[in-house]
Amino acid sequence: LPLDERLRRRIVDGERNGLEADLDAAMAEGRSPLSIINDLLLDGMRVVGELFGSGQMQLPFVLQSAEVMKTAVAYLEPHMEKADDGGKGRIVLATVKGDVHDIGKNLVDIILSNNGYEVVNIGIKQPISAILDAAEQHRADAIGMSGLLVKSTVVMKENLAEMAERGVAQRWPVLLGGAALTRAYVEDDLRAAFPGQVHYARDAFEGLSLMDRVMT
Ligand code: B1M
Repeated sequence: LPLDERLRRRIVDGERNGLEADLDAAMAEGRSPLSIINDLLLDGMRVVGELFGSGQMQLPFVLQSAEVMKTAVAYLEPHMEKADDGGKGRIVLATVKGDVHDIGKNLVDIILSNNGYEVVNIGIKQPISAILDAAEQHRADAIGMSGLLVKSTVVMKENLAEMAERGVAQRWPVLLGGAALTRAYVEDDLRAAFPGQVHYARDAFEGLSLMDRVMT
């Protein structure tokens, strides 16, 4: 297979052997680490999602694909250009309660960290109390919540309600992202019920431009 196709297949097949050599070869051909992630690896992940969703792939294989994805991203990260050194602001990032998906969240972490933000990434399955504690403790400028399950969109709504109830809705702008969310849900439904700022980020780059916006 040609290199690009081989890298896509590695994610779909969960094939880790020889991964680093292929990533090196792709970079040597002039592809940027971000293009490898966005144009090749995430393409493979989309296929995994489709196969899983239609019952053609079982969960342990999805897990293997996710592991290869994570290994690849970790390998590419040091090769990314770092634009800035963390002085632009600080964000607490978490995957919401009940949700283990963290590949997207960790990509957001990488993109923000490489573009001037300090990211306090507190991990997966985080209840709103832990998110708010971290935001408080680290004197964060913003909060980012990720979630991929449909039920996580409900959890996000509850989290915003909890923030409003605690009187901290205006304290931190909130960024939301994840495959089950839609722009309309965030910008129409959630925004209408939340007395603070809440934004939808379709991908990590929109997350970055939103941070640039809320920090100015
Ligand atoms: Co899960 N899973 N999974 N899974 N999984 C989905 C989400 C699913 C859509 C698959 C499907 O059915 N087609 C489905 C959800 C269905 C639903 O809710 N209606 C699903 C399911 C059902 C499940 C389980 C329930 C399966 C089970 O146990 N029976 C279980 C959930 C357990 C739980 O959370 N409690 C489960 C488990 C897993 C694995 C552990 C095997 C693995 C995750 C490994 C890991 O993350 N460490 C996994 C995977 C890999 C997937 C799919 C295939 C791929 C997700 C992914 O990493 N995509 C996924 C299919 C899909 O999403 N269509 C699926 C790549 C990633 C880069 O994209 O996270 O969307 P994403 O991030 C994007 C944007 O959304 C955005 O930026 C990123 C790109 O730039 N973004 C943000 C995300 N967060 C952001 C935050 C921001 C800004 C932007 O600011 C704060």
